[in-house]
Amino acid sequence: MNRGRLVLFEGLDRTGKTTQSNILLERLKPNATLIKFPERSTEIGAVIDRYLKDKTFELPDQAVHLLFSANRWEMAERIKQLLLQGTHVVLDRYVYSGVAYSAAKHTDRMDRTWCLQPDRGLPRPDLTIFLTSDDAENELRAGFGEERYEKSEFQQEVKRQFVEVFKALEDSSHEEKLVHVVNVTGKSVEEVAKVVWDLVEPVVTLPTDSTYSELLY
Ligand code: NYM
Ligand code: MG
Repeated sequence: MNRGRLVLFEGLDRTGKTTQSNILLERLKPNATLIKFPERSTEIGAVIDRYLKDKTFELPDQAVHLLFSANRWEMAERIKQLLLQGTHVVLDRYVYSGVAYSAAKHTDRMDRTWCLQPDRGLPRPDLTIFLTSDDAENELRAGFGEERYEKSEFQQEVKRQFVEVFKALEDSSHEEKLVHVVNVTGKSVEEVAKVVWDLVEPVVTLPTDSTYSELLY
């Protein structure tokens, strides 16, 4: 049997990842599942949820970073099983959000290299789509500012970190051409969905190895 593909949406807050993940899920159904990170329904996810919503709940930046990674490891077996049984998995955020949001804090010694390590060995996406918008457009969207990290200055730094991490991946031989940048500014939901489908269709149609790869940085 053909294994499922792992398709990842990354981006800043309120850039339309969740909307696009759901549209893609519908197109790929019944052969697809959506997993959103952080997965707030697990034990670790509950702590993360509290950290994001309660700005008085403090934890060391390193601990928070490791919780987000642990939350991915909580779901890793399920993702592998789904892929091996032929189900496509659409991810709404994953390891690159982990790196970009944590590295944007500029905590002593917690650089991008440090941040990538705990995710080493997780299933590797077959395709990563980075949804981006022109400066600060995402901040005008409904709900922006409700959770921790949803601050203008911090979002710009997260964006810079995303760009840096994707540049580093492209420079490394084994991760080439896996990240596609889609600028959503001036595009309708349907127009973005079309650009997304043009990227996803070949990935889900072409034959692939029988097993998934792992993330190696
Ligand atoms: N976030 C998400 C991180 O800081 N690290 C991670 O590893 C992941 C997966 O969680 N502001 C942050 C980014 C978001 C916040 O995500 C909640 P969402 O997609 O808004 O529910
Ligand atoms: Mg958010």
